[in-house]
Amino acid sequence: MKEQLEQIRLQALTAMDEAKDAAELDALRVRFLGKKGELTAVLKQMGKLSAEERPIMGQAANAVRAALEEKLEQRKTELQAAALEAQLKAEKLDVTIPGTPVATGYKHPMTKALDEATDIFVSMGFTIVEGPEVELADYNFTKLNTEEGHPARDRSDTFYITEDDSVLLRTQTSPMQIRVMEQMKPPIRIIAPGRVFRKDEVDATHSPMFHQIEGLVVDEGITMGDLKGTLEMLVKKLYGEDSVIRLRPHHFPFTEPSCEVDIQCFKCHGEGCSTCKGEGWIELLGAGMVHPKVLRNCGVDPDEYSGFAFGFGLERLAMGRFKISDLRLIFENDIRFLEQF
Ligand code: 2NL
Repeated sequence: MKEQLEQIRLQALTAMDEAKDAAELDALRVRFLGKKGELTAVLKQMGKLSAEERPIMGQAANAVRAALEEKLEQRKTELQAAALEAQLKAEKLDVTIPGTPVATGYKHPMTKALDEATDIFVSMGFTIVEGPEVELADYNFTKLNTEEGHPARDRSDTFYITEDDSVLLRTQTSPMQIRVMEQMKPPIRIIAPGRVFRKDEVDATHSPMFHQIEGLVVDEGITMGDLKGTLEMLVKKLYGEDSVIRLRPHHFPFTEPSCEVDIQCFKCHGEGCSTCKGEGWIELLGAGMVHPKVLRNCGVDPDEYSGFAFGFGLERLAMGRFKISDLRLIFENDIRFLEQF
């Protein structure tokens, strides 16, 4: 029996030393120490022994059990450490390898032009307002002193939505300013950027959809001087401090007096070149003092208040700022074009 125990001890210790993983080790625990294990089988034979032999054998068997349990524990720790080591090796990560660059997008030139312009107006205390693109003819035309029958309302120029021509796609963002005047008391200082629509054929300078920024200031004692100062500030911030503008008399139904505003050619400084087509000046925008009839149409008393307004095309601004030669490039969204901004 003593030899049997010794054999179990040797066999078990060797096998445990050779076990390659936790599962193999556990199988050995069952094989040698389990209820139906080899050591248990030997212990079951103890009954056959004499009273003197029994405690000696018992002691020997317990010593074997203790040795096997100790070995089991030791190998378990070793195998766990080895498994962790192997895992760490397999999952090794070199944090010094350069990463895959993330491709960043670009702001569309129209977004850039809009951001630039709105930043300048916000710095002068203007609030940005936005409103519907589908408008009432009343807001787009009538309240702006453009009565029914006026040539600007012609069906060949405007996208009408309803058969009776009372609802349309706005041709300018002024209707938003009418809405503000109806709802707010002066002082009013707003800009209204957004999409506008006109029945134009597409070419290098025309599109049936384009963007406009209109501005409106209404308060006591507003004059043409405020208009000129505001636009001068805009132009100097957009095109540089040495920019020069001029006001030319013009006509709009909604302003009186009205003017067109030109910037002295930033390329030839008035000499005449290809950029300004020999003129020395480049047309920038239309403006004027808000017509008293328009103020009255919106519930503003023209004897108490006066105001100026202006409007310009954002595409034209972007084309000038970023040297874009053809309007269609702005809408085609060819990635090779957009990548340049
Ligand atoms: C242009 C330039 C302009 C306005 C827009 C305006 C708005 C209100 C009252 C008076 Cl609510 N005027 N806007 C004024 C002058 C010019 O746009 O070339 N338009 C055809």
